[in-house]
Amino acid sequence: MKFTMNASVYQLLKHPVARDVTNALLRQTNKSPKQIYNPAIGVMRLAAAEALGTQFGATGAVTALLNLVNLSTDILIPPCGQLEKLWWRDAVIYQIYPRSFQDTNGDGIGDIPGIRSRLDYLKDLGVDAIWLSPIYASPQVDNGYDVQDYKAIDPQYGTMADVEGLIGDLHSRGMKLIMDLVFNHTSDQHAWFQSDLHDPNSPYHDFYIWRKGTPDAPPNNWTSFFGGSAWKYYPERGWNLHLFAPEQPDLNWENPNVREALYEITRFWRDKGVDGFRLDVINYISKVENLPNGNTALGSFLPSLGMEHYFYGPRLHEFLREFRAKGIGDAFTVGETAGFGREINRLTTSPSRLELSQVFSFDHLETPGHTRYSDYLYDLAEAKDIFVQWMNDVEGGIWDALFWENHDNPRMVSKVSSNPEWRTPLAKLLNLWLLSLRGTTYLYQGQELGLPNAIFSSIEELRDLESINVYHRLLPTVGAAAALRAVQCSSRDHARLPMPWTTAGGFTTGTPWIKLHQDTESLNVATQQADTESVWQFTKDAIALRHAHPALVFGTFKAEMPKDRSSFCFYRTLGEECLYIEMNLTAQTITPPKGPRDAQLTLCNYQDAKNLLRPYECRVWTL
Ligand code: ISL
Ligand code: CA
Repeated sequence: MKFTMNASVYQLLKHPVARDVTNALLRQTNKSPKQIYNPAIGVMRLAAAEALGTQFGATGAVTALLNLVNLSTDILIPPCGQLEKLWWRDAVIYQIYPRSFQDTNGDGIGDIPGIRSRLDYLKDLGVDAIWLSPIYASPQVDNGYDVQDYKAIDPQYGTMADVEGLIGDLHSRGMKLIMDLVFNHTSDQHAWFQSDLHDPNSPYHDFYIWRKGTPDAPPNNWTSFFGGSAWKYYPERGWNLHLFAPEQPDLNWENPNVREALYEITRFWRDKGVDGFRLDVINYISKVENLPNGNTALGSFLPSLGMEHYFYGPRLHEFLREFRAKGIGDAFTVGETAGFGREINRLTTSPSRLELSQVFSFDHLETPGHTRYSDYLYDLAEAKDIFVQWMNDVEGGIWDALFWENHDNPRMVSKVSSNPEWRTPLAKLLNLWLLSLRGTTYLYQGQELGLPNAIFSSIEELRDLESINVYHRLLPTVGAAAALRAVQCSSRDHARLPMPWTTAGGFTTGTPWIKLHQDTESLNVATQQADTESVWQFTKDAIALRHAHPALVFGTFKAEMPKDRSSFCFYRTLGEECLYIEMNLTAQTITPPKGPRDAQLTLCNYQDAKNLLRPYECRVWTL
């Protein structure tokens, strides 16, 4: 059913995609849902809403939303019945950034033999599976997210034999491997691109997205996530689309030859024994036909102009179903899907849809009205609101990816508090949070140590092209200090400093590709393994608790005082098993909600639990 501008806001908001986009815009603008979800607005005709929007500078926003919704026709979710007990549902997955994990040949760059040397460390921690950021042949413009050959291992990380050995080592320990497939784009050094660009008779013709035109006018107003236009001009071929760096041309998924080539690569890795795949920006692969201009009003809230035309494109579900049927098979998949709300998550991961196993949603990573570049302290009460919603909305068999950190985001302890006094209890609370809820738990390397952000004293210390681009974009208008400040609060390099193994570092015998963390001497694995009160010890205990208590994974969820802003307390129940988790979300001592009376204290991030909750205190009780 196609909506017209004559439909009411209420009718439009019955569509799942309309709700997701509306909720995302309400979050970005820090507006209460009541401003939209109320009878006065509900009865309004879309044409009137459009006129109203124009008065608020949101010209064309309602039309853009209407077009997106009218393209989103694939919204049926067949009943999915009882959830299958699949390995990844109760797995604790550890993300490794290979470049920064362990170097073994002294070149200052982490490598696969280094990962193999640390598997007993990960097994001992309680990790069930590891997710590796890309290790394929790459010019390293975007640290491997610019792939030159999906079937070759970059020599700086090692050889294919190393990878086959790693897979064997993992499987012999009962652990699993998740590889990172970057299928929205390749490197411009990929053979496909070089052929498509230079050879008019190329077998890879139109593997990429080209538009004719003159060098002075890009085909549309889309911008790249890394700054500037999303188009690069090649005199012999025309304009080329790149949502990320110019060296990362987008693949043309409309071309069935592209899709078949990618499915074959997926089968190649499955045949090697890879157990699952993280799918880089997989929701961007379907673009709206004719690549229309982005709406500038929407663009002011989105990380890039034009995103409404590809974050959830018209053929996405079709491509994902085909990808699953012809490439993925029954392997696990977690899609990276910035921009997805709860409804689109459900449409993409409900088991009956036969698309992805789960997705990373990012709604919880910033609080309303903020982006990664905002200099602010994160309010855990906002995260509580989102997680309570997630836990209470499992319709369609959604299985959440529970994470705070990855290789693109700053360290969570530093987002919440800048006071080093609270780092230890807070880091333990944040890790317990992910280990006591329904979903799959993800820990990013160093999170088990409670690593805070780095301190960058000059732009020369940065390596991430996104951070460097942000700095140079801001420099002329705000000056060096403010530009560095913007990078300090948002840089992806916070998560990319070498893993601290010993007080001296232990990452490399050479010069590391990026500086060591300023707290390596105190915040390292060896020191924390010798300290029974360390974040590492607490995280290991919390992982063991999750493995010992299926209620923490599959149990029901019942929040105690769900609206309370200073605490997050909830019951997890499965059959006879019942645990109660209480957390103080503040740096003040609080009186917690009334919990269970006769319960046994099983885990606490402070010594000698009392009846009040100290700053960031968290406790697990077994009933
Ligand atoms: O959509 C965004 C708004 O937050 C961006 O976060 C974007 O989706 C995200 O940065 C995508 O990240 C992934 O793709 C990039 C790569 O640089 C990242 O490391 C990877 O995680 C391009 O491959
Ligand atoms: Ca190395």
